[in-house]
Amino acid sequence: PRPVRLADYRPSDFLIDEVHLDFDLEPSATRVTATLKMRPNPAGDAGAALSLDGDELKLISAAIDGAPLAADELDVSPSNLRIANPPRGPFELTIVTEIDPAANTRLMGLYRSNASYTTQCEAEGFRRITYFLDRPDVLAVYTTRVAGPKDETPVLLSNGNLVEQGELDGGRHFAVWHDPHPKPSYLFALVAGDLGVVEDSFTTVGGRGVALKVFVEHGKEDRALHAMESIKASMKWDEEVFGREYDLDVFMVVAVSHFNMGAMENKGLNVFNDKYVLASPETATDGDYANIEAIIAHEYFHNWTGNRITCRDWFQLCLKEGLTVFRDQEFTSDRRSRPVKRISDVRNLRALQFAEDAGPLAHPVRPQIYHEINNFYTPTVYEKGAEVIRMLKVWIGDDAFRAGMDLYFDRHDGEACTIEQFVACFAETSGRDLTQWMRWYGQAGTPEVIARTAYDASARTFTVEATQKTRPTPGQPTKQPVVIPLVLGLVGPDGADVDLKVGGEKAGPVFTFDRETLRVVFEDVAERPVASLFRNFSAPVKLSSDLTNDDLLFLAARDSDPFNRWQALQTVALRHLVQSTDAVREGRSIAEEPRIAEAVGRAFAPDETDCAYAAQVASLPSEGDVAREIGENVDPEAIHRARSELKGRLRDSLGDALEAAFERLAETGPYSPDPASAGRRALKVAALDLLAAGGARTGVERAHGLYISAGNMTDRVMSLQVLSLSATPEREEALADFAQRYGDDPLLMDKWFLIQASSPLPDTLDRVEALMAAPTFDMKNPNRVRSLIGAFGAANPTQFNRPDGRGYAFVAGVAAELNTSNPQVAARLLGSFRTWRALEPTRRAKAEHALRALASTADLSPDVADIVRRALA
Ligand code: BAL
Ligand code: ZN
Repeated sequence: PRPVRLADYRPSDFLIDEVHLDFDLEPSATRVTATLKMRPNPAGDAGAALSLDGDELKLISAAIDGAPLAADELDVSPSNLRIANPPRGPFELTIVTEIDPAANTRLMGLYRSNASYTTQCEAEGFRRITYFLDRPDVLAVYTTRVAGPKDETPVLLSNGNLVEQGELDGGRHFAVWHDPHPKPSYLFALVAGDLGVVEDSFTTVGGRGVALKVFVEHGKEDRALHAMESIKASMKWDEEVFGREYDLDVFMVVAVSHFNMGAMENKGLNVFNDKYVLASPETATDGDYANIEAIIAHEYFHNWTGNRITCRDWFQLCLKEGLTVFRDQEFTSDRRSRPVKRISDVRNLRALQFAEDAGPLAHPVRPQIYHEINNFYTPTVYEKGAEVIRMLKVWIGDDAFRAGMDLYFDRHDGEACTIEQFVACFAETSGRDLTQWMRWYGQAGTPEVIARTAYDASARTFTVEATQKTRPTPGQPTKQPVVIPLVLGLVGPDGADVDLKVGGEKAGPVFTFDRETLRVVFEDVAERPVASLFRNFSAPVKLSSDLTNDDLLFLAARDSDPFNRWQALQTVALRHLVQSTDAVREGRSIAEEPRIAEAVGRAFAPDETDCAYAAQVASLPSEGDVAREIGENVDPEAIHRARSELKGRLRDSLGDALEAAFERLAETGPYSPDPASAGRRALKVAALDLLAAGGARTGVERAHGLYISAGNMTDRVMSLQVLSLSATPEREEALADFAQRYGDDPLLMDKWFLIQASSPLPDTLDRVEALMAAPTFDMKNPNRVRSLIGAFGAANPTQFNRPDGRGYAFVAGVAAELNTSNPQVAARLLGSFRTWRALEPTRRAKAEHALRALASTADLSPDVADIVRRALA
């Protein structure tokens, strides 16, 4: 397909004011009658033909104002319907199509999943239902009638409020839904099936009674209660924090087992991957509980940021996604631990987005060009998009930020907007010029900041000098400085923050760093302080500084900023791991750095009360972190050995403290997923992980003991994960036991697949290949594919990057297999190649070979072809 460019945006030549859809459900031949009230767009081309999007559609008939269109009045193909001379005033277009939901393995448009009908329309799935102006700036009011057999589809749902329902002949029935809020087609949804439901209600701040319904498979209703609680919490939080009230009489969530994404924010009818709805103490881990709460919130928050105000075109995707991720991060921070949430978000940002930004798939938060929009639901659009908003809040301050959000909601409600319109609101409320700010949206790549500090005792000054540079990325050879809000503190020898004074005035803590170099001279500094830079990770940059390990370990112990206390030790450990990796590659012995153990040991101290935070402190930088820090000529095996060595040393020096912590943190009462209890389990597992480092006997025995005695799924899964790291009889026994216990629960088998696929043991790929034949594996289910093949590619640095290249060939081969049946999932799998160019030459050549072999496959889907082409460019 031809590329789509932001610069080519033109308003639609026609508008659709009302859509009436009539679905007559049949598994392989569903009839869809769409009646569209249309008119020429005054902002469009007055004499234009009407060209409607389609995708694998079969047209039955078309009529304008009731008069059937003859064959010579339209030009039709499965992907387009063109009417050369439509009326030049308002008209009604009726289109009848026939679609095959049962054969729809791509899971876009209307498809069958376990005998239920479901839709997924974002980004361009609606055109697989009927011919349409399938673009987000065409907003219409929808009325949807769904008819189906009563026995198979007792539940018939669509967007908005239920306005009518009734019986039909032949054991069928129907329901009519009306959504009064104009919306783009990507927010359309239909669900029909035999589903169980959990019901509750919420009264909005303005007194509207809202019926809340969560639909799940029969028998799983008790697993929907946490999702329901999360809905209510989200509704309340959005009223309190953003002043946003819900706007329909009903809000529904449906869990489906076959779903390409995590979830989808269709107006009033959110459709979810069941993985992000279902939870019970017997089946879910602490991580599941937290994810469900966050994703329910994310989709609910889209009601205002995405649905009421939507995107003008798909280049503006971050307008809704970056903003909504920011909102869900804030929600979680308010409900759980703000520092722990920040740390885990930054870990995730670095692992995925920094990796993307440093490789061939780098693109700006707002891309300028795409070949396949499905491939732009990326960490850059989502997570970096959220960082840009967080930074804006830091830079202009909380009040101007809140006022800017209010202005955005007031001014643009009901519109399809651009980033410029969003940013203009904050320019207005802050009085700042945000022209340069827009570079965050247009310029790809992670800015690299180098900071130097100097203390002048005689002048009592402390100078911080920083430079910023962004490396070239595909299509962007030169970069401009961006506006970086640098939040900093100076920590005095007593651990207290020094008052910041610059030019005789009180200053900071936010400094505007918008040129290549920033130099700030702090005055009246009585003793040499240590600079705490980018507190709370105030900007998504890669920082190198001249802080010594002594400085960093001082910050790790004393900084008032919890993020930087965590970061300081991470930086020391990262430096050590980079040096150790060099040593491994050069056959030298690894240097001692006992102070890391000392600092990690504090996380396991008996008086530690914030266990979730301590667990973050005790978790070393990942192998991916080390690879990114090294940057080029990366040898994943050497990194793994260096990191394993450090874990072994921590085990040796902290053994008693780890044992004691493990005992102390044992479960005492019934399971509760609350953050404090989850934090204790996380710290216990961090201790266990170190105790079992290198397959140490006592650690393995403890892990096995915890596996057997586990009274909750977190302990069971995490102990299995620890066991999976070394080749022991306990590991085999526990894996077999898990399959035996949970073999009939697909979501639990996903955990079992993932644990095995991410093991660094050399037989992992053989196992993964064998597991693809397991009765519980299903190539048609995206969750299964992601748990087994996705995890192997994304969470197994040593085995995916096997020196023989088999890992690359395997993942590329599965992508080729899925290329036709589910191109979106196939393209996603290839994300594990995002860092291939940074590998050492042997592996790099093998990865390239696998990508080139895939590129030469016949009939590559646009999704796969786009990733392969960019990865190889
Ligand atoms: N809009 C796609 C799913 C999500 O980001 O909420
Ligand atoms: Zn979203």
